[in-house]
Amino acid sequence: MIAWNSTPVPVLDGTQSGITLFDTALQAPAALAQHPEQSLYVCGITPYDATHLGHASTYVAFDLLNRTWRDAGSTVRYVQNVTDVDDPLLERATATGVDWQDLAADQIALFREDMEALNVLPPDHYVGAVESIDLIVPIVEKLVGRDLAYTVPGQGGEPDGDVYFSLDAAAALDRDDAARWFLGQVSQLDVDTMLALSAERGGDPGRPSKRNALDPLLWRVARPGEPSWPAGSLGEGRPGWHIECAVIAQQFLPSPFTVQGGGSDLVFPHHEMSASHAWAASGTPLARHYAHAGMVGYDGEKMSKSRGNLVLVSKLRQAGVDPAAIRLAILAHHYRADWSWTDGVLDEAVRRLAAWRDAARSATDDDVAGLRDQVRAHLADDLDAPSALAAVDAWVASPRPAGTGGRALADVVDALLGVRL
Ligand code: 5CA
Ligand code: ZN
Repeated sequence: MIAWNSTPVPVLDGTQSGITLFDTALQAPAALAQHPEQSLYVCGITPYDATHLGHASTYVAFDLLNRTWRDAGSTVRYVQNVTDVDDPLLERATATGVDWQDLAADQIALFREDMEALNVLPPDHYVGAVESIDLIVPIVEKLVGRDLAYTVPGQGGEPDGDVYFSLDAAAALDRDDAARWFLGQVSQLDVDTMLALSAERGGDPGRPSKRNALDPLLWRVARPGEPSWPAGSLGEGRPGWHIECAVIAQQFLPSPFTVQGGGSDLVFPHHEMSASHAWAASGTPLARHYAHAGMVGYDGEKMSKSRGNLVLVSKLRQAGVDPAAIRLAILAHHYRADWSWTDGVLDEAVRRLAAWRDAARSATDDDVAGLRDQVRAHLADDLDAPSALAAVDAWVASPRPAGTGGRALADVVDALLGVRL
């Protein structure tokens, strides 16, 4: 798929170093190894209600990591998927009477526009599930061939042949202990919590005939009225969700790659299961680190279509809100915090943007050198954008001689925070 465009990122004097990022699998901050090449996979949208503020907030969070790495002199290989066939998309298409492919195409187009407006740097590879089916099928066949996956008989009108991944077989694989995947490695959760989350988030722990209630679906054989693709020995069908990301990541990034990212709703089962699949298929861990952004709600409630409280980036843009203000509103919250969108959050961002723009007209390179290093230090400390914003606020509010500078403040804020003044 085609991603979106970006404007060139200003290159700043000096350099970033020593980035720390909270790692979900460690439940602690991890010092990211310095390396000329870093690699990032961020789970992309399921294109049916894009792009709400929650999505935007997650992609802005990992855009900060991307910018921080680049500022440290690394190149960043960045991959993002699009779950362009899955139950929620098909259900929404059926419920609203639109073709599922049209729904996906419209939402992906909107998402691209929103990302570009928010100055989120595009991935190098933007990859759909549908276009990856030919890559996924042989991996699932390989897992079946090694008894790491198995078929389940149909029941209650369901057809025979859905393929499930065997978590117990994967965990029992005899390999180097350091690389070993085990259930809970990524999420650090107990089994009862996993069972509850699995039922809530697209799993089917109650399905009979599975070897382990938590075993996730790898391949869903064709049902009447559902899209399906030919798949060799698996029979016509479509891929499960977790194998999609495992295969796309391993196809386009090194194994292991540096950071697997997404919202905290993906810790379990999605990232746990993707890690299990990648490791079982290849013998290497999926990623070195797992990082998760907090959930964004609206006025204290979960943001969801069913509650009718989705705040869409495209709607705000249509209403004339400057996308740089939307980005600043997001950055005013630490990426790991759960927070709520309110009108007040946006008002404050609009005021801040105006003050920064005013100050940017006169700033010189010498003026902003100290501020630049403060912003760098805050971002290196687990992407602490709120502290970076406070540093810029303090600089903007401080008395200083009227300079004749120009782009110096704007370059710092654009390169590091992605905010265009
Ligand atoms: N296609 C899958 C990932 S492979 C998916 O979760 N799609 S999504 O459209 O539901 O979400 C897209 C991204 O936004 C994911 O990284 C998800 O974790 C994140 N996200 C979804 N809702 C929120 C929210 N309310 N707040 C913050 N991030 C969210
Ligand atoms: Zn994913």
